Amino acid sequence: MLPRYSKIPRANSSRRYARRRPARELCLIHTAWILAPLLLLPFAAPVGAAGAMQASVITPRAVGCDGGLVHDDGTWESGLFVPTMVQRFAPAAEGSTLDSVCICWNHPPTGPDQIDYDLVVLAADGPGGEPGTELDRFPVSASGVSTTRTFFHHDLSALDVEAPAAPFYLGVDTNWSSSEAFLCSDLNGPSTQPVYTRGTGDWKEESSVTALGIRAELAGDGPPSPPGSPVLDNNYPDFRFWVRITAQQPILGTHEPNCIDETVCFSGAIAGRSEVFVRIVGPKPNGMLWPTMVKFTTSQVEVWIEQISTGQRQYYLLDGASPGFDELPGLFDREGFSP
Ligand SMILES: [Ca+2]
Repeated sequence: MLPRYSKIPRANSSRRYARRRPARELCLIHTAWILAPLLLLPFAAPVGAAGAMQASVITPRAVGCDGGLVHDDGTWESGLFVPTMVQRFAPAAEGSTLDSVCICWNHPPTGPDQIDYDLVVLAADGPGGEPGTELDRFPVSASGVSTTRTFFHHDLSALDVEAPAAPFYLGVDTNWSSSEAFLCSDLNGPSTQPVYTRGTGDWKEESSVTALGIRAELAGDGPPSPPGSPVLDNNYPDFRFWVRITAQQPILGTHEPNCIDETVCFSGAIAGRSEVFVRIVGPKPNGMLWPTMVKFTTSQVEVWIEQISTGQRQYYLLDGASPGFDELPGLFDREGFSP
């Protein structure tokens, strides 16, 4: 019996973004800025934490888009305000739509409860891959902003927004002349996607910020978005990984750093008992790196592998057990990645 596995082709990252929809009304063309200073609030201590010597870590009271594209580690060490702030995202699968965007804000004690801003989508076609061509812009509001860092969910599903099939930037353009609120900032998470800001001049990479509080949910016919934060492994520094084991309840694979040599190992329900094993071997005679994966669980397993330097991502589905099917399928992909 042939192994029953599926590989869903990756998006062609060289394909240029194309609009599916007619141009919508674009609004709020920002004309003049009062030069707003970059306000990076290190160690924004919670009320009552006076004297604390270490960074405060504040978990948002409500998590938004947590099943979608997430670059942060879920805890915030700082807040950032520059008029425009964006985070890079890997290319979406062709045919995907950008259904939701979640932005995490808080404001200083005297800040407004409602803030208005634009969500912006930019191509990564600027110099050196920085933000370039503006692809989309959506005016939105967030009500109930407080001193507590909180995600605000913006539902774009009715707009049928095509998600770019090449690396892109997603973020906020505020048109504020001063810091009405601060965008949650992760200073110690695993993200390798850069953060850029812009005031009145050129784009600036914020190298001290590993991720902004910007998340997205995609939908479409292509592979599902990888869930949660990626796994990095010293064996493969140019790659990041996600694993989801789907039984009755989906379980995100937990990285097990102590495992077999040259292998990225994941456990499921039982910590420490690795059940999914991923290697990237090669270059093989065809010049390609071959992702190779096996599993010890009878549940369906999904694996996402992304090459950081190119933004290319592969998605693999290893079938779960079913009546009459008593194999544990593995998979190797001869066309996985270019070295
Ligand atoms: Ca953090």
